Amino acid sequence: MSRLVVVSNRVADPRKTAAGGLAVALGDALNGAGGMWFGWSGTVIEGGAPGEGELHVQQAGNVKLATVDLSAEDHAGYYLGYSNGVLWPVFHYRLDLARFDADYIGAYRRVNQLFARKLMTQLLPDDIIWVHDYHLIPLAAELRAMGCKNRIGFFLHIPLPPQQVLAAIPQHEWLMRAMFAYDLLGFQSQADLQNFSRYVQAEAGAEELGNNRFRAFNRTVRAGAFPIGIDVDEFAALTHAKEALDMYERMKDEYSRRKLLLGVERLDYSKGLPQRLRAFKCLLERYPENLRSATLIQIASPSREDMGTYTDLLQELESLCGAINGDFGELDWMPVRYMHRNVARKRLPGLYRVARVALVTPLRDGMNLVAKEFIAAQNPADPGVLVLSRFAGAAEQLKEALLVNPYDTDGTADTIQHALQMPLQERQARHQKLLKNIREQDVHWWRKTFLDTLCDAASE
Ligand code: GDG
Repeated sequence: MSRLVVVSNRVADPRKTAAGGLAVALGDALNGAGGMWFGWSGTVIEGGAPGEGELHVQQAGNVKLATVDLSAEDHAGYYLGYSNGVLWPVFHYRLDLARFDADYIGAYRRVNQLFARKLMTQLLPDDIIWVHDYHLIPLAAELRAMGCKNRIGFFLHIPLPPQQVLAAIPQHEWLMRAMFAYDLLGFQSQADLQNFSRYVQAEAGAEELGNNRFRAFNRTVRAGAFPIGIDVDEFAALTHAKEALDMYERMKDEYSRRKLLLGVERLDYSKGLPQRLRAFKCLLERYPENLRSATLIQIASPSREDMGTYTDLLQELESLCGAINGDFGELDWMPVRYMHRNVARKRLPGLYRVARVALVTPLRDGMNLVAKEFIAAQNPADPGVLVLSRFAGAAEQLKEALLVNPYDTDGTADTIQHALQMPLQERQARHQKLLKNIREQDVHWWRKTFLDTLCDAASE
């Protein structure tokens, strides 16, 4: 049987509990059959030579971890610069936040070449290579240039924007040409797939060969939508384990007289946090019965603290929370409980389960796994309600959530009120359908469907 080689910017020991999201999904994919996980070691070498980095190889159970150090110059240009200063904002439709610094692209290319060089020394002829996310778009092109003939698939965890937005990136043609070095391109949603299809036909004169296969630059690539899921059973088990139960009981006692609303995410401008707080304020103004009652717990776990845009967001959030609590709070009730800290993964399900309403309202999101985790953690007999942004990839699947436009403050406030008032029977019916959906398309389904399609695509 072929070995699976996963390549992603960050690598985590699959034997340890990961913080969530990508790390959990990939750890799970590898833990089953074994394989190799390749990426950045997380170490930055001050004064290190650009384009160079030591390779470290260690065995973690049945998974080989191969990681490369980065020089400070490469880290600044590849990770902070091109990946998170250009690709992240543009792919989330935020041209206003992109910093098109001409120096970044050199570092981005250099690190992809460095990874390709180091990875080549570790590959076996029959390995299946699965590359993840925007940091590594040109990796397959670099590998192919070094003679790699393996099957290579790519999965984009974040959205792919429409043609006109993508075309604002000065190197957009180069990036898209690089995508054709893969055998399979996986996107989160049909909307992303359509954006890809329109872009390559309009900008690269690609021919659509049917069955989502595209021909351009003398290569054929297959594309598809593979919405990422969670491990529902693992999450349900976490929900019934001690840490989550303790959390649930404690919060239930403390908030027995209150209606609890919950938001959990990394502090990121894609997540729509200021808009959510404004909608919550609007809820208190428009529906005063929520005063002294509705409490929003907002967890914003620290993320990319070394980037300026994130500092601005932090300040905006702190000021909004302070203003809402100052204007509406009472001695015995504060409307917003805001935490700029990480909550342990084992405790999260208890928090999800105690919430009457989850607010998952990103301005744009590849998928959003918090929405799925919230559903998995509910008590089916008395489930909470999911308020979900129509701009999250998850909205294509989770149709029984209450969908909102996060830019519409009044509309979002009205929908939150609807969620708070929803009768038990309707909550149960919606939850049942949502749970069925996340079970059918869980993380195992995602991995298997992607890898089966990759093997098909490569043999075509
Ligand atoms: C990218 C795409 C796509 C959050 N706060 C805490 C915490 N989390 C965990 C959640 C969840 C994960 O982080 C977040 O996953 P998301 O999917 O919501 O978002 P991104 O991190 O932006 O991930 C996204 C994803 O890739 C997968 O393809 O869905 O669209 O942007 O698991 O639970 N975990 C802990 N403490 C926290 O405070 N332990």
